[in-house]
Amino acid sequence: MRPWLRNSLLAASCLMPGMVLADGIDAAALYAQKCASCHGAGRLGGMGPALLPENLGRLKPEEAAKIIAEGRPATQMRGFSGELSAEEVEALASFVMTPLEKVPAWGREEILASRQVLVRPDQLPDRPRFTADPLNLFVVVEAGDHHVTILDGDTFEPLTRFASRFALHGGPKFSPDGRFVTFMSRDGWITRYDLWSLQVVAEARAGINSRNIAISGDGKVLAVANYLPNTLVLLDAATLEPLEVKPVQDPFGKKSSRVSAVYQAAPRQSFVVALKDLPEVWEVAYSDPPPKSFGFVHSYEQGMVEGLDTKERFPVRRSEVAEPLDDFFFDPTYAYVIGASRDGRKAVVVNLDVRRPIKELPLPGMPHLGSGISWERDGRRVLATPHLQEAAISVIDMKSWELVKRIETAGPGFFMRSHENSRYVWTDASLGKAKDTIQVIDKESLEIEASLRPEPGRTAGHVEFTRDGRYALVSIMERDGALLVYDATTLQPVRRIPMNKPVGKYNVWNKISRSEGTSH
Ligand code: DHE
Repeated sequence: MRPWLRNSLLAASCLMPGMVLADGIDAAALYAQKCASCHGAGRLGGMGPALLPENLGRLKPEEAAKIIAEGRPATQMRGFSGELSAEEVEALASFVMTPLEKVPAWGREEILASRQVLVRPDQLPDRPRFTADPLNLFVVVEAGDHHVTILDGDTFEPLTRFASRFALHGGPKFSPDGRFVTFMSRDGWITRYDLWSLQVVAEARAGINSRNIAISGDGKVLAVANYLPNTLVLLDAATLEPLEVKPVQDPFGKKSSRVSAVYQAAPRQSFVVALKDLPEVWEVAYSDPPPKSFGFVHSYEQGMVEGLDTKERFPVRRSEVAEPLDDFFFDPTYAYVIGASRDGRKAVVVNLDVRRPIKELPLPGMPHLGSGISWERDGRRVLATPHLQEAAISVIDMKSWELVKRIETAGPGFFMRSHENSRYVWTDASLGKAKDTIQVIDKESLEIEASLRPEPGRTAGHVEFTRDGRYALVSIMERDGALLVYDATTLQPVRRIPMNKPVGKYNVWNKISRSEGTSH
């Protein structure tokens, strides 16, 4: 049977549970029999991850079929080829790639029920259980077998390695003192980890499919951006208790939206929220009480909305935009946010004080602004962003919001990194043919200083510096991959640390000091 036909039949079979396909395979029954005990009856996850197309990301149905047949190495997912026919495997793969007809509720009650405090605060030590500099640790997310390594940033020796939730994504967030780090998995699991005693202290599931998290400048509130359901969840950062589950809707409650991402804006004591399906940018105050400016009369194209109830703990202030914007970068005051249009052809600057767009600039090739970095050049602050679909870096003046230079690179890339103490910016070309290439750009001349091929033929990406900026750690994102430590001045490799598909790594000091060369 053609996959598209099977898919539509399977979608229909979700409406009519137990419906048997033309070739006699009841995928829903097969799922219940073989998969539900680990992945949950509703496909929402259990011991194993949620099996929903949104959570499986870019996994193709044929890859899903291979995993069902052969299992996943180094995980508890065993292969089923001995007990299922090829057709049954294919039917199951299509089944898990079919969206749920109705997204189940995931609100305060569900979050509370999922929450576990594994170590109470009074059980935690009052100093680190190791001699390494606790502010120069690296937290390394290894996607190959869903583990995290905590690495000493001076000796480059691992302190510990532990199993994480399935498919951690995006930047983990640190408490302001650098002691705790919080991870998010695509399945919505939030894990708080104590870096001093090297143990998980609390977990809760904040959504069914989540995008990213942000932590307030005072470290007290954690915000979780969800695709499923359409909510922004505010948690107590220490205990992971839900403080508020905010439905994300237009001012009239008629249309809801997925949340693309949430960002902290510490100088404004707020979170800034990118919405996937609504032409609005949200600012959510986390200060208690919220600033007076959050009580306002909102004009919307359909009419006026009365002043917000400022008694709300987390009031929302909306900036209207012409179309949904994604992937934000901020100026140092956080008054200005630059976001990408969904067609990937332009960027829009929004002033969060006057709550409207103030500038549009053409930026074709899907700029990846969220990975941008900024620095001072000739007395002006510039922002540099890679492009997901073009072999270029765009450098933008952050006052005039004009393009300063387009730097041609070896290929489209994902990430950029620098450090206050380094004259270079590092970027990858991991989305193109030259996926093994890292390029180093001079921050003053904006010329490419060097093109490195750390391990020819193997994907290189995501760079992070040591606390002092002396070394740059490059990920070789392969299952038998590594972190390669480069001298950040001579650009020579000095050390190789084997890792299982290390996607991202985060230096505690660079994160808590909000280094201008790293994402926040
Ligand atoms: Fe990411 C950060 C969205 C695919 C690895 N990614 C982020 C953030 C967002 C985002 C919103 C910011 C989080 C933060 O810091 O709070 N990522 C997206 C996508 O929309 C996209 C393109 C498609 C998707 O599947 O969601 C995507 N990302 C990927 C990958 O394929 C990567 C390479 C591997 C993976 O783990 O899935 C990947 N994303 C990362 C990493 C960061 C990240 C390593 C953190 C960057 C940092 O240094 O802070």
